[in-house]
Amino acid sequence: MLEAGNVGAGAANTGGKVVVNRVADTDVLNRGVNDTGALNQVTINSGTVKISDGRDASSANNGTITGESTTNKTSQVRGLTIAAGATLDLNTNDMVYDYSGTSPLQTLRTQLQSGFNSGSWNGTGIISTGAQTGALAAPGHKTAVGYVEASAVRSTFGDASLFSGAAVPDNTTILMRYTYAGDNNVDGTVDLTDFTFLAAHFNQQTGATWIDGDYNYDGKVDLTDFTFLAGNFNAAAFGDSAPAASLGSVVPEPASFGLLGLVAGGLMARRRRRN
Ligand SMILES: [Ca+2]
Ligand SMILES: [Ca+2]
Ligand SMILES: [Ca+2]
Repeated sequence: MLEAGNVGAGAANTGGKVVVNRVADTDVLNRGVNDTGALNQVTINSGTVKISDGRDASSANNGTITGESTTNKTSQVRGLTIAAGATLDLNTNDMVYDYSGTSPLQTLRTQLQSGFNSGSWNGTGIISTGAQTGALAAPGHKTAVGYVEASAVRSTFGDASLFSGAAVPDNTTILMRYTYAGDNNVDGTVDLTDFTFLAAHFNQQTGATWIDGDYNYDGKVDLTDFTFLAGNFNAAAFGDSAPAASLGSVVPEPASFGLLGLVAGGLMARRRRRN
């Protein structure tokens, strides 16, 4: 396995093209948040490229959109090609993917579904070794790789031009974040806003993505996904020293299922009225 270290700051790393064919290649991704510009193309033809240096959980403001520590790592790319059988390991890192033309969102979903591998996070495509263990998260909470169109969540950021410390150049950009399963809007926490996204798409059977509430990358939003969200509801943000509030201490679990039932019931009633 190749581990890519921090490229470090500097214009020399801007706008390049990286093709990873074998394990001798190095220093591919993992740009420091103070770097400017993005790699034009990252192509992984075989093997695993792992981004080694994760975010620093002890840093103040870590897990927020703005004001992050410079030790956080957000890769910036304009093209990402992962051949069948090859793997990108985002580990505990984030990525800003500034695409042009057709959105690669569904391609990312299938690469993540393959990497997620029914929860083991050891497949090919896109994986997160951080998510394998729930690294940095409050104990017992499941983490994952969230991926959303910048256009869908930009307005929720304090500073719409920054994501995880890196520039968001335009709306045709995908934001990927190592975060809790259930964090639909990739702001680092799981709360009622996220639940509302899931509720609006509950029982969608095809084409669903992360922001719709599909946290296991199968394109559906169902009880499996709700269970992920419920398990992380109000968990402390990464690096947040405040004690984690479990769903049980905020909303009794049966009540939350009851809430979902109400939402689902309301949707069905609406459907019935339409018929
Ligand atoms: Ca773009
Ligand atoms: Ca959220
Ligand atoms: Ca799902």
